[in-house]
Amino acid sequence: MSTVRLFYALWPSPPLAGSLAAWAEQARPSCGGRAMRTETLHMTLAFLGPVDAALADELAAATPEKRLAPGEIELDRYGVFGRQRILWAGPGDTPAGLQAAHDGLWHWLAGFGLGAPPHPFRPHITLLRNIDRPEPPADAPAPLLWRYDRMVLVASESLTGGSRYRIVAQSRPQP
Ligand code: 2AM
Repeated sequence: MSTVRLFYALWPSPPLAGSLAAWAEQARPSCGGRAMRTETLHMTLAFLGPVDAALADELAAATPEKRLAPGEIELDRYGVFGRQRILWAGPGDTPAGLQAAHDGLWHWLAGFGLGAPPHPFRPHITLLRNIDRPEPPADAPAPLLWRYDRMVLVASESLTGGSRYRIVAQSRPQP
């Protein structure tokens, strides 16, 4: 049985992604590492990992029926995941609406036999990988406000030198 590596994410508009790429460039002199391509920047809501192709089709068909309450995220800090050597951008505090979106998504996914991970939700956008220093830059740039109203289902293919992401479905904004 073939599998597809899937995740649900919030995808920034091109201008917001451009601002986040500028955050990455600002951090690179002190952090080192490799910047993510601007068009791949995203915030994962639920990482599903490899799922059977039949289930992947089922999720792609069902996702447009999944409603997401619109919300806002203030991106106001850099952080690092030291073990993974990642520099990320994210909210200092997880907004209640975003946590509810994450929890509601996993509740819905349980209906497809998928279980939420045991670790808490840490909303972040990976900016740099393989950083040299496990500390974020001292100063974060001016905060960015992210207004979202939909999420996307993404298939990730491993290629030499990185991953290729393909958006296979998106939720419908709440009326
Ligand atoms: P990362 O950027 O912190 O590595 C595609 O790989 C997306 O899924 C990325 O946003 C990645 O997060 C996330 N991801 C990969 N493996 C994961 C895991 N085991 N748990 C949660 N998210 C994961």
